[in-house]
Order: sequence, then structure tokens, then C-alpha cells
Amino acid sequence: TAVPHPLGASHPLALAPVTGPASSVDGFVRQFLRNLNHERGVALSASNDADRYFAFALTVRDYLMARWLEDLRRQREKPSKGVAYLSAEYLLGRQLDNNLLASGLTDIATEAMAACGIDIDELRAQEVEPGLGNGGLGRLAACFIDSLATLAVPNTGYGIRYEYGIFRQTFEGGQQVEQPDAWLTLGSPWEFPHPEASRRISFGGHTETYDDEGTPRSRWVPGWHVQAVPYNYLVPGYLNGWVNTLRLWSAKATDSFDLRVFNSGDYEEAVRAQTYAENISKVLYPEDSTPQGKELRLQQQYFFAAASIGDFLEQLPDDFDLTTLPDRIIFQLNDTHPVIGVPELMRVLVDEKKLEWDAAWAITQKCFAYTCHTLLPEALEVWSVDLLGRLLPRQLEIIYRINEEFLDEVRERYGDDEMRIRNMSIISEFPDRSVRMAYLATVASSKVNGVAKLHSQLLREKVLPDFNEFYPGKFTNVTNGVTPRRFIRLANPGLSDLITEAIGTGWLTDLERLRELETYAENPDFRAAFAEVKAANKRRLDRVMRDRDGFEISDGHLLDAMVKRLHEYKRQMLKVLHIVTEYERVVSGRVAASDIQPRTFIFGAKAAPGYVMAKRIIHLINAVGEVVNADPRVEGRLKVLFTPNYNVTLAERVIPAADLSEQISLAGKEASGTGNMKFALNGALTIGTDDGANVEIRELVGDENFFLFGMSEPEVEALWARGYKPAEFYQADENLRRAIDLIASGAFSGGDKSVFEPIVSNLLYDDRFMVLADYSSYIAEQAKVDAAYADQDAWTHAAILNVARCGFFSSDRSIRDYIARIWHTPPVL
Ligand code: B1H
Repeated sequence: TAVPHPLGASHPLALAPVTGPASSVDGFVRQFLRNLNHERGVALSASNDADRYFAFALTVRDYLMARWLEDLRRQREKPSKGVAYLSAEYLLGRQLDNNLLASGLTDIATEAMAACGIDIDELRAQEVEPGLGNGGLGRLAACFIDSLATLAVPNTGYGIRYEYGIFRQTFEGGQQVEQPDAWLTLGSPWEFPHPEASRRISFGGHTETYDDEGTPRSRWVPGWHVQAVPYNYLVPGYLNGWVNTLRLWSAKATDSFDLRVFNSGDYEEAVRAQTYAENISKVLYPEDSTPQGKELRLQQQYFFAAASIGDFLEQLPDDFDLTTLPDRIIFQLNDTHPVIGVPELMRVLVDEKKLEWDAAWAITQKCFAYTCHTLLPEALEVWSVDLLGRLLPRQLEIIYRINEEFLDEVRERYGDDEMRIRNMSIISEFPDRSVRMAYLATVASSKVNGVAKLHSQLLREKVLPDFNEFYPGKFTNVTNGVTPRRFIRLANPGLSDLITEAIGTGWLTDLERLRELETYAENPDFRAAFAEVKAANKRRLDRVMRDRDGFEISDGHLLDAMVKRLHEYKRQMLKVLHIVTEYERVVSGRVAASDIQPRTFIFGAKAAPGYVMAKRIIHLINAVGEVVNADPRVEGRLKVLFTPNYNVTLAERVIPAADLSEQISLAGKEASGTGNMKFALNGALTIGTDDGANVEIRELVGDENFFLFGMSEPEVEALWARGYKPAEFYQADENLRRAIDLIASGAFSGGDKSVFEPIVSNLLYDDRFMVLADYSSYIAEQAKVDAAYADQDAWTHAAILNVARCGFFSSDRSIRDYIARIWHTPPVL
């Protein structure tokens, strides 16, 4: 609802358009100085870097503001269907450059700062990236809201304003240590708090039935409440004047809560209660792909889902016909984290708006769509009925009823097939009675999608086959994508300029146009220029790494990068075995150091703090690096760098410099991957398994421009079925034996065999992710990589074709797919 202007709605000032500062260097300088003086309260001469960064960011914001208000007004006056993207994570990365780019201010702003004698790079360095996500899922949400704005589709991204984002990783003795990510210590110039629009979110208590003028109804009598305070962030489209909103909720204790306890005279208890409430948005759970079923996590999920749904409904006019809600909004569920919003919408429609159950359910089923991001069984969220009943008793009742009616339909179709009914029930009985959130999401959604072709197929065939049969046409695929604004234009200005020189402008919003580069791959001058861009990016990364980690990236090295969360299924361990094999072959004298292709291996990976095996693998990588880097026998031809605290900012430096992209998960485990797309679009070649979006990358770039190895998903299944015995693979391959024996010997742990013994025995006797089974094939393919790299010009040719043929992986294309097949939300510009 619009806040009335203090001078009255018809007062000329209330109607005056909001105008931004003048689009000139002069205008920028003036606004910057104004912000420095009036917002920061300092003169230029007395300002420090933080002051200048803030004033600078506020100035950029001022330009975008006019558009934002205008677009919000337009949406209010002539509403069209929009997308509410519900995501527990947004891994945004730094905002400054993105907002400069989107508003076309980069040149003006750079000149303006130069005129003030300020180095704009020093301002850039001030920004702390908001790390409000773990990995691919959170970064995907950030790419998607960028594309939604660029395509001018009305969208609000809803999520949680975590006070602490993903932890800051350091190493001590090669082992991961986590530090809190206090990203808000200095405040953020990009956010707009709106305490006046706070919402009360309830928990606990009980339910009761009552007589509503002859109609029996249920209602929820909650036990406690918190305030959800929205913070808005601008999400500008690329040079199109469209600005959407990211609305993140922060938890605050309610006044009434405090007062009640306070009146009882127990001051400490009042403070404790406040802390309890505010804990809800305190910290991002650092588990990627393996959710922990913790009570606080369920509180977070309900907190933001309920606040977001309530927020949207409140914007509707009082006389709004709720049966037309699906014409106005689609709530896109980013994995199961917001699925508790389904019973919440039902509760609002039935208990508060007093709709009939069937009418409410018909609306709800049209208003939700669900994206599944995983296949790992341990990653499919379940909530115990016990916990749900305590925290959200009314929502649990509603889930039970949804399940009953759903199972009635199943019975109607299949008769009393108890096996099937047990398999499809939203409530599972073993080991404890619990709610399967993916099933609830599937039943409640108009569409369910996986995130890459192979993943969507496996989702239909292996994870939810009964549902796929029951709901023909509900399942679909939308292959992930990445925003070319951040991951090509901003991360790789050299490549961007080269592309524009060759094919002109326009490709940044129509990435399939990169195809036009194919003919340039045949042009020796273009290849030379392309190779020079790569070399310059390596030099840039070298400067970053010297600064950050005191590590040099040597000339002539193949830069081999594996950057992603640490997870056994992603198989950083396979990469370690390759490095140890190369090292062992040199030190055992089986190959001369001078005969190997020099390589620098870069790792970046955070492990969930409670994931013991993942942390051991980090320790091992660091230990191997320390030994290999210091061993004169390798003559500096093998180098291992594990750069701590890998994040979006670092990704923007590593990816453009890489020659080789490691995408080596066990087939069938990586839903999509999105780093794989970023590397290919920046001209790295991929060594990868037939998994996730690798499949589609290889189809597009061609077999001859992709290093494929390892078992396919059906081969993985077949090996499991036969009975997988990793020790047999150990016995069968001499290189593998030597590599594992070297680790087991204590060579990387100062002679102490116990340190990495758990890793070794896990590999030999368990090896859930079949590292040993794919080892031989991986090593053979890496030899082909070395051979191919020896022909630099041919390598560059293949790299150019990777860029030219990966335009499909723009998140703009993903969003167009969502619009056409799931959302049906036309652009408004
Ligand atoms: C992905 C997650 C995830 N899949 C639970 N699942 C989480 C699950 O906090 N949690 O509990 C957090 C994250 N993340 C990733 O999504 C997939 O592994 C990638 O393959 C995929 O590219 C990405 C985006 O679709």
C-alpha cells in the first residue's frame, strides 16, 4: 500500500517524478560530494576509504532510485503477473560494479572519481560481498533475479537477511577454521530497511475449532511471535531502466513479547527472549546439499516463507478476487526450503480469507512451482511431525489434510495399492513420522522442474517416478544458466572487448550470438588476441594470489582449476589422486620432471563445518601442496594452491584465468553445476564426467572440444548392482596403488600414517562415490589434456569454440524457459 504524501496525494510535490542526479561527470561529482557531506558527515579532505566507498555507492544508488520508484509505481497502477522467487539463499557477490554496469554509469563514475583524485579500485576493494548463500543454489538465485530484471519481468526475490553469511574460511596447519562473516559491521549502502512494513510472524501454541456463524472453522492460537522487518535491495536490469526488488527479512523481537515478560519483572528473561527471536535471521546454515533438520532452520524457513506470502497478499486491493490470484503471481520454490509456504497460503486462504478448502487448494496448486536441485537422498528435506506440530500446529493439520485428499485421489486411480500409497504419502512413517517436503512441493505445484536435462530425467525416473506417472505433464526441465553480465562482462573485460570488436554489441543480452565467433576461431590473429586475453587474465590472477596468499602463478603453466563446495560426490579426492600420481611418477624416477607439462592446480572449497570427511580432504590437499611445492625434484613444474575462502569475488578472478575446468563428480550426483558453464564461457576447456549440465556442454561444444572420462550414470548403477569393491580397482592399477600407498605411508603427514588413514580406508573399503572406479579413465584423459595443451594454437581454437557454443547457458535463456513453460509472465517493457 502506498504511503500517502504528507502534503496530500494531489499536491504537486506528491505527483512530481523522482529525478536522479544529472547524467554527467559533473552531476556525479556533485551528488558524490553531497552524499559524503550529508550522509557520511565528512568533508572529502577528512574522509577515509570507507566513507568514500559509501558515498560512492549511495551516488550510484541515487541514479537507480528514480527508475526503481517509477517501475514500482507502474506495477502498482497497471499490475501484471509477476514472479515471487522464494529462496533461502542469495549469493550475490559484490554489488558496486554490477550496479554501475546496469545503469551505464561506469565511465562517468570513473571519470568523476578521477576528478576527485580518488582511485576507484580502492573503493571497489572496500565492498564486503554479501555471502548469503552456500554455493550453486544461492548463486543461481542471484543470476535469476539479474535476468528477470534484464528481461523486465516484474519480480520480487524473497529471502532472509542473515546477519552472518557463509563463514570466512582460513587454514591453520592446513586445516579449515571457520570465522564468522560479519558482513554488516560497517553497514551496507545497498539496503533500505522498512521497519514500518514489518510483519508479525507467529509460532507454536495450539489450534482450536470454533463456530463461525454456523460454519465450523479451525484457527491457530499461536504461542509466540517475532517481527519480520523487510530490507529492500535494488535489482537493476542491464541498461533497460527496469529495477526489481530483492526483499530480505530480518527477525526482530516484538514489543508485546518484551513487554509481557518485562512487566513480570524478569529483565534477564526479556533480553533472553529478544535474543531468541532475533536468532532466527542470525546466521546462514553452512550445509550445502545436506540440510540439517534443526529446529532453528525450520523457524527460518517458515519465517521468510510466511512473511513473503503475507507481504504479497497485502499489496492486493481489498476487493481482490482471490480466485484470480494465479493470474497475478507465481511463487517459485527454490528447492524445498520455502515449501512450508504451501500450508501457510492454505491457512491464510481458508482460516483468514474463509475460502472453501477446495477453492483454496485449486488456487494454491496454480500459484506454486517447485525447482528440485538435487538427487542425493540425504539432501531431500524431511521434517519430523513432532517438531512441526510443536512449531506450526495449524500448518501440520493442513499438511495432513492435503495428504489425505491426495492419497484419496491415488486410491481412486489405483485402488488399494498399499505399497504405492505408502511410497507416495507425504507423511513417511519410518524411522520417525515425518513430512517429505519434496513430495509436498510436488503435490502442491503446477510444475516441477529439475535443473539440467540428465537431472530432470533422473528426477522423473528415479526419485519421483510414481508422481511422474500420476501427474502427466507436471514434470519438466529447465537447464540452469549464469548471468553473462557478471561472469563475462565484469569478470572478463578483456574477453568482452574482444568479442564486441569481433561481433559488435548486443551479445550480452542475446548470448546465442556468441555463435558468430565460430568463424573467428579460424582466424590466426583472433586466436592470438584470444590467447593474449587469457594470458593477461592469468597475470591478473597472479597479482591477486601474490597479494592474498603469497603464491605465484608461473608462466607457461597450464592453469587447472577446481573451485566449488567440498563434497565427496564432487570428488576433489580424484583430483588429489591425479596430483599425487604425477608427483609420484617424478619422485620415483619413472618420468623426468622436464618431461611433464607444467601445471598449477588451484583449489577453492569450503566444507560444511560438521562434515568431517570433507575437512580431512581439505587437510590432505593442503598437505600434498606443501610437500609438492617444496620438493626440488619436481623443478617447480607441479604447483598446488588451495586458496582459502573461495567466494564470488574470487571466482570472478579465477575463472577467466583458467585453462582447464574440473567437473568430475560421479555421474548422476551433480544436479547441474553452474561453475562448469562459467568456465566454458570464459574459454576454459572442461575435463568432466557425463553428469549434470556437463552433458549439455559437451553436446554443444562437441566431443573434440571436451575431455570426457568416467562411467556414465547407467554404468554407475550397473557397477553398484554387481557389487562395487574399490580394492579391486586399487589392485588393478599400478599408478593408483602407488598414489594411495604414498598417502598411506605418511609422506604428506611428516611420516605420521594415522593422519590420512581414514581417507585411505574410506577409499579402499567404502568409496561411495567410486573415485577408484573412475581413476584410470581420469588419468588417461588427463594425459590427453597435457598432449592437447602442447599445441597452444589448437588449444586456443578449442577454447574459442567453447565460448562460441555456450551461449545457451545464459540465465536469460533459463528465465525465458521458465516464463514460457512455467510462469507465463510476459515482460512489461
Ligand atoms: C544444490 C543444494 C542445496 N542442490 C541444501 N542442492 C542446502 C541443498 O542449506 N541447505 O540445506 C543448500 C543447498 N544446492 C545445487 O544447486 C546443486 O548441487 C548444483 O548441481 C546446482 O547447479 C545448483 C543450482 O541448481
